[in-house]
Amino acid sequence: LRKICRLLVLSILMVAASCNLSGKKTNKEVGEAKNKIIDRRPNILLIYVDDLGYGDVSAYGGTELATPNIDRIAKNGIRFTNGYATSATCTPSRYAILSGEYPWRNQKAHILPGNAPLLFDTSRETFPSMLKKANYTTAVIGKWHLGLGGETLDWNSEIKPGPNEIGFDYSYILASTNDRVPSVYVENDKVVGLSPDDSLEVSYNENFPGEPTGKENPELLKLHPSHGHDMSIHNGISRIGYMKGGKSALFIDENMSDTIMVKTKEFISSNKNNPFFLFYSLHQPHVPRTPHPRFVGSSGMGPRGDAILEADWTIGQILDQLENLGIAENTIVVFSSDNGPVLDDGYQDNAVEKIGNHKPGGPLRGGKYSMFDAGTRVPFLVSWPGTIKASTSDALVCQLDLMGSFASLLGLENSALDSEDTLDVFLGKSHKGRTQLVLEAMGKTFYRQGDWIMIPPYEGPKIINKWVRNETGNLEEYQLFNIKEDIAQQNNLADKYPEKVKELTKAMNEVKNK
Ligand code: NG6
Ligand code: CA
Repeated sequence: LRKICRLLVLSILMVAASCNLSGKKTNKEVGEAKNKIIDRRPNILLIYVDDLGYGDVSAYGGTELATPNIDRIAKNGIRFTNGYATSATCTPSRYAILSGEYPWRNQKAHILPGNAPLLFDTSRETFPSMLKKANYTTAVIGKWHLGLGGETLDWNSEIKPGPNEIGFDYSYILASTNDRVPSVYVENDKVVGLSPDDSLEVSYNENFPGEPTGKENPELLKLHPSHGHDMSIHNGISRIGYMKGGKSALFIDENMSDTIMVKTKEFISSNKNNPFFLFYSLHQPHVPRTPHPRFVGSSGMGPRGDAILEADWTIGQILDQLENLGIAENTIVVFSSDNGPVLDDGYQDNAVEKIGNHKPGGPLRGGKYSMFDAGTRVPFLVSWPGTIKASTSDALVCQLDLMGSFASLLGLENSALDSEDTLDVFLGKSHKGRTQLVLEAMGKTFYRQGDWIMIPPYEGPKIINKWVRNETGNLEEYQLFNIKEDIAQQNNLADKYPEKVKELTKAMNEVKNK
């Protein structure tokens, strides 16, 4: 009997140990459960800045501006030194991320006016609509610049199709850029704060009778254009395009960063218990650079530097929020910029005069609009605290591949034409990135393969214009650079390696004709 009793007690203890009769989960079980959730559906936060250069971030070697919060992402994750936007301007780069398609395949994917129709074919899968298949709640908050509505658009009624028709559950956006009318936010399909008594009208052809413009009424301006940007005036700043009415809906530029941050925080709080994809799209340091007064003078570099520090601060607020909500370890943060840097992009804001020793493109040649490397090679960070080990990677990665890589993470089918699966590289498990990229600047394509960059012959000016002094990359003959040995693209090797030029031209055309 004693033997039977002992056996009984022993087996009860064993069962208790395996079932954990206390009701509490063991640490191991908690860890396993957590890993399961993390493995399957982490939140995805894409922090996307506008016109921030490779050298504008201290984690990328910038010494004149400190960006401690962006650096926090770098310290926790992977700092890619060969990370690319697909394009040297905004609209095409954003199109590539959301469609998974090279933007030069779409004839309309160029810098859009504020009244352009939606750039996407709503019947096709996009990055956000794909994530919805895995039950993600999706949002875009901030700059859009991908068109809205159909061929005609009445800003006073439903604005459709827009982000909500291509897979975003929630959107709170600037229709295009803050230098293009209309100066309003659009929440889902409605202009925010619009009064029915004061309709909003927009034109990119002609002014509305009696409305002041920057060209005719410079006395009304607090920020003067250097080139372009001399049409409708709002908040003492003249813009591209004409608008009339809608006064109650017009935004205050200086509050924009905070407005976007508050909406971002609200979205994160209300979705803390379910997987979300959030495209947090900051407008800094795009023109007009209008940091909130509390950041004015903070950089000593004028509004461009101040706007970068403002962006860095708001990013810190969002990272803090993730930590405070206890979801940082279940959130993949991707940080990048839509194109390279520019100083005078149309307003007299002292960006050139106050640049001092700062190098917005770091060691790279060119900048925004340029086929040289600083146009498209941008800061690119990926963090996933607790899962990704902090490191630096020189693998070739591109924003285009986020869709394909997240499809792979979530076990979804990747229907995108050009988006590759480089998940292992984004997670730091591999250093084998893309082998090649067909990049684009102002409608001109060029090619990177391995350490080679090949720019085909193009006619046109050598610099953008006398204000934007960035080099275009145009030359009537082939250019070939070994970017690893010659990061500043000073030695054109095309004459020395004609066979290489041929080989790369052929390979580039194969991608283009796919
Ligand atoms: C240019 C604008 C520039 C900027 C750019 C788009 C002029 C003279 N220049 O045409 O200020 O708005 O378009 O920038 O109008 S992007 O980052 O959104 O692509
Ligand atoms: Ca941009």
